[in-house]
Amino acid sequence: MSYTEAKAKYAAIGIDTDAAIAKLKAVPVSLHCWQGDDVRGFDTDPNKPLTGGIQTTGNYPGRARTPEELMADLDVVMKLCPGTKKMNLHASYAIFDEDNGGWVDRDKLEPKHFQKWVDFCKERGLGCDFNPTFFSHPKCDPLTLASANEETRRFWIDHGKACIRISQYLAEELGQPCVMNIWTGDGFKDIPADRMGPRVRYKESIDAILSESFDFDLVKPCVESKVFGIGVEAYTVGSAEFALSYAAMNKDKCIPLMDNGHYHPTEVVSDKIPALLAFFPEIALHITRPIRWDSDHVVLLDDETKEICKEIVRCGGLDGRVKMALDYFDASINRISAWVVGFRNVQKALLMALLTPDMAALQDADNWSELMVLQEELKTMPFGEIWEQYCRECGAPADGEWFATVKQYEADVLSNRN
Ligand code: RNT
Ligand code: ZN
Repeated sequence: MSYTEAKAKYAAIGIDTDAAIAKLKAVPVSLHCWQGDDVRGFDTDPNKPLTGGIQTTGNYPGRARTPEELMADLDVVMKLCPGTKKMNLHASYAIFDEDNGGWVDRDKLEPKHFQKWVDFCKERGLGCDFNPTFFSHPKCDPLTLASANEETRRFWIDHGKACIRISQYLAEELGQPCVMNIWTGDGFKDIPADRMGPRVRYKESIDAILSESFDFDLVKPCVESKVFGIGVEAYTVGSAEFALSYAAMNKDKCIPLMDNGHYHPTEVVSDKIPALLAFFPEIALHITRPIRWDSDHVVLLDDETKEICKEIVRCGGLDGRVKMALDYFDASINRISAWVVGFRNVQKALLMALLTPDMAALQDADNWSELMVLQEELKTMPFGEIWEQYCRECGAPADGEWFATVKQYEADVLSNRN
């Protein structure tokens, strides 16, 4: 079947495929730099363990070890993915060199430590999101913003404030808003004696970070909740209720962020998207694939990814209300391939959603029989032809055409890293 034939099939159910393609092309999805090096970053010993309840598994050869390697890998990824990309950096990816005075600790980071990333983004026309890094660092005691130790807390508040200034710089330089996500792994392995104290301290610490001046049109601070992490199974300071309440009480300077790996296994973020959009002008998402827990597997084109994208589209989220970012890290397979599969799958799920007719009238008329028939029959529409056309128009390879490039890059470049 050709694109023209597929287009006619969609036209018959009231869908303009050209309009769907045009719409998707303009929507940024953030590409997380941390898939490329197993969340190690450049500011501390790369061989220390990850802390904060997150973990990568596997030791597939070829991870990026330097900014140059990571940027080269990102270029390959972006060439193999259709659609508008935005970079997503963690503070731990600061670049230190002789020109900018060398290494500083996280509380002393400055915009100049991200100038090379700004150059990278500018050359490629990308915006950039940002994340303070409250994990994998000697100053985690193991708590950070919720620590009972004043000095620890001060260090991490100063880190958060430095990150606000860096986010403002990224937004100003790149001419696109910067989503700045606050996530800490603060929590306890076993039953706490005091659940309230850490939460009150966490709240006050975020208040202190957000007291740093910034333009809320340019910098979008978020608070990301979590249910539990490895080694912190009994109690998480930044629970769902905590994070959502914080965002709700601070709507003038903060938005909620939902990571679909951070809820109990039968809860679904797809259902939470319209719930939050009924109250918040803007929300942010981390799109991942949890298996049994927050395992951060590569995003597949599975039912929940499709449902999340359906809700984003149906709720008008593509016009800026929903900030989308990928968040996963698999160290057991080729990392370029991991990045590309996940990014392409989110693009596919968004395109599918844009090719879905509005069926609300059937629901409102209580016509559940016809609604079921229509929803089921949509599953065998010729989506593949529209996807191919989208890739073609974006100058990206079609399915079946890109993995050879990854294999070649592995042979030429990745296999020389050890
Ligand atoms: C961890 C959170 C967090 C991190 C990144 C690296 O459970 O999902 O968003 O994955 O900040
Ligand atoms: Zn996340």
